[in-house]
Parts: sequence; structure tokens; C-alpha cells
Amino acid sequence: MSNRETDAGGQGDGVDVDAVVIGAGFSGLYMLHRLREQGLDVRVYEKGDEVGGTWYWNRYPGARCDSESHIYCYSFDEALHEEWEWSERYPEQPEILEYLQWVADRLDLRRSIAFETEVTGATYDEETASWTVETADGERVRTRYFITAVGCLSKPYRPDFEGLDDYEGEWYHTARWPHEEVDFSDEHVGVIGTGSTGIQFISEVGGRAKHLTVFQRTPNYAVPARNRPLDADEYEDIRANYDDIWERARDSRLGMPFDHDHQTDFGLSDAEIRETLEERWQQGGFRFLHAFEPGTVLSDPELNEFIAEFIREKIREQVDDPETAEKLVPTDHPYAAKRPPMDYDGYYETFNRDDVSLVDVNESPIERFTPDGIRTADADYDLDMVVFATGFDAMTGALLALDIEGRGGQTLEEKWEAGPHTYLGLGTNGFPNLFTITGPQSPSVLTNMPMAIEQHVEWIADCIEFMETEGYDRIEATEDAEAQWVQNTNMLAENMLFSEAKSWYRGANVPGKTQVFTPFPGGLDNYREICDRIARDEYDGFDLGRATAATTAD
Ligand code: FAD
Ligand code: NA7
Repeated sequence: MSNRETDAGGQGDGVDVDAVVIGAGFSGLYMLHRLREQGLDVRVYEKGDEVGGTWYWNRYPGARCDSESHIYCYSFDEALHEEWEWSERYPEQPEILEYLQWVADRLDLRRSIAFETEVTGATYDEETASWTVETADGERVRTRYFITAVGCLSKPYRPDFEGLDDYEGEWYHTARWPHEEVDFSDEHVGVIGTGSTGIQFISEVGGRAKHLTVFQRTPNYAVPARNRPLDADEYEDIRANYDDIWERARDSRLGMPFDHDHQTDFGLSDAEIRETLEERWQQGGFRFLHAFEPGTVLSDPELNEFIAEFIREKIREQVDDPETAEKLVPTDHPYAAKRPPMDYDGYYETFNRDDVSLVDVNESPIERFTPDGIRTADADYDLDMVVFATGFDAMTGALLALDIEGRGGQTLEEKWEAGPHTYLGLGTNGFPNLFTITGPQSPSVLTNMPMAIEQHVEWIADCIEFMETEGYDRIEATEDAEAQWVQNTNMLAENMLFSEAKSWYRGANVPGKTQVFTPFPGGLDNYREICDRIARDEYDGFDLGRATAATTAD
């Protein structure tokens, strides 16, 4: 039972817990910790049988984080980054999972988490300003605050190819990879997809499988990651400078503490731009994107095309066969208008191997699966195993799967029929006391996500603290504030190059999904300032009040 209900004689209005949080990844773990520190009784539901979220599910060969390890972690507790030491510049999936397991133990979080429990419904009750959350095994729990931490990239997307049921080989989705080792050594493997995940998988499995056939629909701009072990001296240096690193990361557009060389290309010669890009190419990773201010790269078509052409030349240099090289060269979208992938292990050079081949499914679309493999418009490919690296129903997929019913019986699915409508990505009109961590129209996937997650968790925790102190038990985004926020986000996106790519940022990867640019593209730094101002103005744009039952009782 709720502390409040037990200790304060029924202020909890008969709720079972003060807060329900769904998901035990980076977001859910920190949310749990913060609210427990504030004295709330919190229950977390997690579908998986362990903490970790993304890093629990995505255990495919080559799975790694593109954010640098020293900033892909929590900053809120100095002891955590004093005690933990990353082994490489970019952490591999098992190491991130181990980190999150360690944090869960270190902060004693597990006792509040119900594992292997999927939330399948949630209904708001206006009279008591409470939510009833339902799980797949029939449990119902009443809570005052309902917080989703279900992840932007957690509902896998698999295209519905005809004939898959009759396919006699094995098939896997990278985001639901088995816990047991998969042996490729004697197998003819096919992989569909060349996004960040496909690129990691192909680099790792090319050469390990008897033959790897890559089915590519859109080529991508992969930039070398330049991964390496972190040595003790370098780590000492990072530790000594952590305060500065976090401050710069929090105060940046992308949640990364990197300086950019130039704001724009104005006044620079082509040779000077190329020299900057070459230096950044050697540094690798997201530092390449910071050669120029990232917002400028994504809004100046000429500069973007210059950078895109620079990368295209690099791709051609790495691939021996000119015809294959041309297939790997992206021309249909601007650089970084889709999530820019990293090349960890000679991705492009993998295609120089005799046991790796490339099929352009734009030229020759996949028609169906057969019992033996994949049939495209002009060939049959015999495959022992097919790997779907086809991404996610991103941004809204896991949220809508919760089957949330708000005020007046309106479902979130109905409300978002024409695309998500939120205020700050944190609240939605018609859904009081529902907080969405990394929700649509917040910076989320356009950042180094732990930074955006911490900002959301802290804002929500402060907001709840404010409600508790001031005696409010109901908060809801107003219709006007929400409409303005959606308009603002759309306007910012329209002034950038994002609309020129068919990306999951816009829902374009899932057939039939409403296409609208979903993350807030104005930068984490600006977003944080806006959120802070709104909190200072006592939650401007939100209606705060008492539950109907409480008001009547008054
Ligand atoms: P998640 O980690 O997705 O956790 C959500 C949890 O909610 C999951 O455990 C899920 O099981 C649970 N859940 C969902 N629905 C339900 C339900 N109905 N009932 C119960 N439980 C539910 N971000 C970066 O910043 N940098 C990177 O380089 C980077 N690389 C990535 C690589 C991959 C392969 C993927 C998939 C994502 C990557 N991300 C990266 C994004 C990554 O998702 C975030 O960084 C972060 O891990 C998100 O944490 P989260 O807790 O918000 O969500
Ligand atoms: P992505 O980036 O959505 O990549 C999915 C890939 O699968 C991409 O190349 C798609 O081609 C391809 N795809 C999807 N459907 C099909 C069909 N029907 N036929 C052929 N090819 C298809 O997902 P990732 O997992 O790589 O990355 C998502 C995030 O996870 C990433 O940002 C990291 O943070 C980790 P398309 O480009 O749509 O033509």
C-alpha cells in the first residue's frame, strides 16, 4: 500500500501505490530511484526478466552503443561514475547491460520491479484522479501517477513478407535476439536492413558465416567509429573532468560534450572545409557530426551536400568493385536526416569479401519467402537463416501498445490518430497524471539519450514534488499549450532537412503509420531551458487541480 495512505490517513484515496512506472531501462530505473527518494511508494512493471531495456533485448552480434561510453551512463550520482569503469570508447551490449544491472543492485532497485510482467491496459478515473493499470496476467493496480518509460526503440518492426510461415530455415529479429549463442559458421545467412543495427551485424558476421547475403533498400552514411580500449590514464583524465563534461553535455544540442570547429561554412574555402572534415573523419563517431554546429549541418542544404559528397568519396575508396560501391553510396537523403550509423569494423570493406554479397532490393524487390529462402523480383536466394535488422515501430509503438484510456474514455490511439500530440513530450491533454519519459515531441532520439532521460526524470520528479507540497492531485496539459507545442515542433522540423528522408523519425518505415516528424529538433539545451521556465512558472500550460471526488468532499 501507499506510504501516504498508510501514514497520512487516506490521502492516497485508496490507491495501491503512489506511482506506477513501466519499463526498467535507463528511464524506468532512474525514475524509480528518484521517486523512492522522495518517499513515494513506486511499482515498476517490466516485460523482460531483467533490467536493461534496449540492452537486455538487443543482444545481436556486433551490438554496441554509438554514444561514447563515458557519457552513455548516469550523471546524477557522482559515486556511480567514480566506481564504474568502461573498457572501450564505445560500450558493447553486454557491458551496458552489466552496468545497468550493477546500478539496479547498487541502488537496491530490484525489490520494486515486477519482472516478466507486461502492462496491457491503463484507464483513468476522473473522480479519484487515479489510473488503474492492468497487466497481462490480470493484475490490476491503482496509482496516482502513471509514468511510461517504455522506450522510443523498443517495439520491433518486422515487415510482413508473404511465405515466412513456410520458410524452413531459422529466422531472428535483432531486437529479440536469443540468449543462447547462434552459430553462423556453416550457414548461408541473409540479413534484411542496413540501418545502424544492420551495419553492426554485417560487419561482425561477414566472414563468420559461410556466406552472408545483404538485402539493402537504402544505403546509409556510415562514419568510422574509431573504437579502441580506454586506458587507465585516459580514464583518470575523464574522471578528473567529469563535472565539466556533464555540464557541457547538458548544455549542448545533442547531449554530447563536444565542441564544433565551425558554426557554419561561411567564408571557408572548399579546401578548408575538406580539411576540417578529414580531421573529424580521423576522430570518428559523433565527433564527425560536430565539425560544424549540428543544427547547421541539418538545415544548410549546401553544407550538408558537401559533407554527404565527402562521405560518398570515402565509401568509393573502401569498396573494390565500382558497381558494388555505387550501390552502397547514399544519394536519396541528406546526411544525418536519418539516424547516422557508425562503422565499427570495416563495414564497407566487408563487401570486398567473396563470402559477402549485396542485393539492392530497390532494383529487385523482395517478393516473398519460399521454404528455402528469399525470392526477389529476379532471383531466388537459398538461405539457412534470415536476420531481420528492420528496426522498430519507433517513438509511439510501445506507448500505443499500452492501450491507454484517458479522460472521457478517449484512447491514446484515437487521440494520436493524426500523429502524436503532446505538451513537451511529457504530458497529453485528456490524459491527466500521465507522464511519458522520452515521449514524442521531446529531444529523445536526437540526443545522447541518458542526458535527455535524466532531464525528463528530474523534471517529472520535481513536478510531482510540487504537486505533493501544494496539495494538487491532478495535472493535465492544456489543449492550447499542447497545440502550440506541436506546431512549434513541426515548424522547427520543416526548417530542417529531416523531411527529405524516409526515416523512422517520421514513422515512414512502418507501412500505414501516420507520417509526422516526432522528436523535438530544437536541441536539448533549448528544450531544457523551456522546461525549466515552465516549472518556474508553476507549470505554465498545465492545469493543476484536485480530483472531482476530493473537490466534492471539500
Ligand atoms: P528502453 O531501454 O527501451 O526500455 C524500455 C523498457 O520498457 C523495456 O525493457 C521494455 O521491455 C519495457 N516495456 C515496454 N513496454 C512494456 C509493457 N507494455 N509492459 C512492461 N514493460 C514494457 N541511444 C543513445 O543515446 N546512443 C546510442 O548509441 C544508442 N544506440 C542504440 C542502439 C540500439 C540497437 C538501440 C535499439 C537503441 C539505441 N539507443 C541509443 C537508444 C536507447 O534505446 C536509449 O539510449 C536508452 O537505452 C532508452 O532507455 P529507456 O529506458 O528509455 O527505454
Ligand atoms: P532502422 O534504422 O529503422 O533500419 C532498418 C533497416 O531495415 C533499414 O535499412 C530499412 O530500409 C530496412 N527495411 C525495413 N523494412 C524493409 C523492407 N520491407 N524491405 C527491405 N528493407 C527494409 O533500424 P535499426 O535497428 O538499424 O536502427 C534503429 C535505431 O536503433 C538506431 O537509431 C540506433 O539507435 C539503434 P530503409 O532505410 O527504410 O529503406
